[in-house]
Amino acid sequence: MEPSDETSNKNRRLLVAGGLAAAGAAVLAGGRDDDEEDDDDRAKAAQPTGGTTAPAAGATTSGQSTSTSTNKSTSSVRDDFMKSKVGKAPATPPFLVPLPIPEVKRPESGLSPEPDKYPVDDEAGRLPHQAWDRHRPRVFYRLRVKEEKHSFHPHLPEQKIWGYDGMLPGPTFVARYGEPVLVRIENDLPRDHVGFGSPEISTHLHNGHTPSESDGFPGDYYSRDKYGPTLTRAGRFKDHHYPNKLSNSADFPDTDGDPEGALGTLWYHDHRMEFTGPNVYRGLAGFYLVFDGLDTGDEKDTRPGALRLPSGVGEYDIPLLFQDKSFDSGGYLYFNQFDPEGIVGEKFLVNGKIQPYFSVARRKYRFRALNGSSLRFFQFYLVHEGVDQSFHHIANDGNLLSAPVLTDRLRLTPAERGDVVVDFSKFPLGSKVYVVNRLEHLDGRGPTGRLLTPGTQILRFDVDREPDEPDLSQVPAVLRPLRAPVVPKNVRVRKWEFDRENDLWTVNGRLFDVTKPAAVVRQGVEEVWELQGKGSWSHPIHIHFEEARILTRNGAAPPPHERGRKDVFELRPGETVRILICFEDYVGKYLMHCHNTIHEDHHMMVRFDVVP
Ligand SMILES: [Cu+2]
Repeated sequence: MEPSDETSNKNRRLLVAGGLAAAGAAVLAGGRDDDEEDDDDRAKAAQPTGGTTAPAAGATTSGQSTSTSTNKSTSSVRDDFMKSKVGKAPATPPFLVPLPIPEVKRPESGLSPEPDKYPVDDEAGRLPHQAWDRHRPRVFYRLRVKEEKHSFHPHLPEQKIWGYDGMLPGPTFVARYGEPVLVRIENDLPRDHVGFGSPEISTHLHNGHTPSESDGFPGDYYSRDKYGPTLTRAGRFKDHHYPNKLSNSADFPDTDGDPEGALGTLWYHDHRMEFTGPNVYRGLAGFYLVFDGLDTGDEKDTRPGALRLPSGVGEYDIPLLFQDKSFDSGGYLYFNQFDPEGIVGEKFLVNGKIQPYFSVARRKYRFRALNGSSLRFFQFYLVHEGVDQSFHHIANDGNLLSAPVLTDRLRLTPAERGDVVVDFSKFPLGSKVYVVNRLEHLDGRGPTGRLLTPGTQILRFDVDREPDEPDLSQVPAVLRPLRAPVVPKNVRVRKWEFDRENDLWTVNGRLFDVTKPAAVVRQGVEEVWELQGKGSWSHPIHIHFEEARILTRNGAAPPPHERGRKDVFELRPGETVRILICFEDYVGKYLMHCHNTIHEDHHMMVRFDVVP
């Protein structure tokens, strides 16, 4: 962009933002109570707090300068901005609170009204459950999406967040292959909501092999009185059917699907069109873990083939939701919905708490790290007494790698997951071991590529006890064997260019059209998709429904941790990633999009339809 275009481009960006403002929420600050005072302490540069290094100090400030240079057409945006108490957030000394472990979701004995293939009373108008007859649900859950009070840190005020069952993170679902599940997702968000975010929801099970009508398509959003363009009526709830079955039953009749595609670490989050960023930022994210005959979830399992990875969800198998967030001078959550470039949060949270600590025994733990940030990329290190420690990287995104990778770093783009096994038996009792982020990330453009020294300590492990019993868990040399990807002859190649044109986020030069597919893909037919990053921005590209194998990254073989099946593909400026992908078992509308939630809310998404 030429410098002389800067002002007019900003105005155009704000017109786009103004459109979003008209569509819904308008206020910037978060869950403050209505009766609380709103002083005028604002517009000071945000300063980093806690940790050991200054992270991303300029990010919030750049969001402010954009908003304050608004023209008349966006004056309501500016006025609301001026009301918010942006400025220096209160200091939040690290490691004051323990790491919360999200509770495991408990099933219901029955639901009323009884779920059915077709929408029932009070349910949003969806298509019939296409896998109902083959995979009738056997386990039933009721998930309430609602506003509740939450404490991010003892030095910040308790404040309202949006959470699944009112919690951040939401409860952890523990699922098994062969046990189809139905989750009734009730929308109890306040209908008179003011502030960022939108109280209609569409819940996506990220990486799930999910029938289209349960996938949480962005246009499938609902509340009691509103519904999105791809539903037929509003509803108090919507039933989501998760078959928990392997894909590609056609080619693998004996196992009813390809065992290679078994998933482990999934997460669920809101996907409401144009408001995914703020809705997830307000708290709508949780884990969904799946176990199978290899990854059985039992480290003492004596059955042949059982991997015996560290087990016990919440005990030695720990989900870790990493997020960055900003807070205003009053200590309330801050989000600028109207800056299409997004802001980088200056505080770091794990499972909803700013820089917590976690007491561990001297034994092995499995950690399921998820980057749940809007746009920040992380590169984590494990540090003990100033020395980087090695650990095993066992899964990338939802899939176990074919073999563990011994490494000293874990890089995660937004929405990417990494399962690692850390052996604390090598540290003496009383040790403090830190998860440190070193990747510099200053704005929405993407990480700078610089690694900061020493970095920011985000989570502290306190090695404070011997294990109660001998540690029988292991990291086997072979995890889930994977065939080498083979590209069929005469394969169809689709090219997807992710670009920024006239300050709009585009895919193949177009904005998202929720009602019409940009591509029609044949079920069960392998294709090569070529993802190309144009311009100077990084994009983590996510494909719904099926993961893919990376064939090449910029013409070369991908690094070891990217050689498994993946559903998020880091696309740096100018990069080309070729993937082999195939959509099996279900049909209907699906989505590919940038998982920088600011980019996706500004329409960097593609609808594709899978047809028989
Ligand atoms: Cu992007």
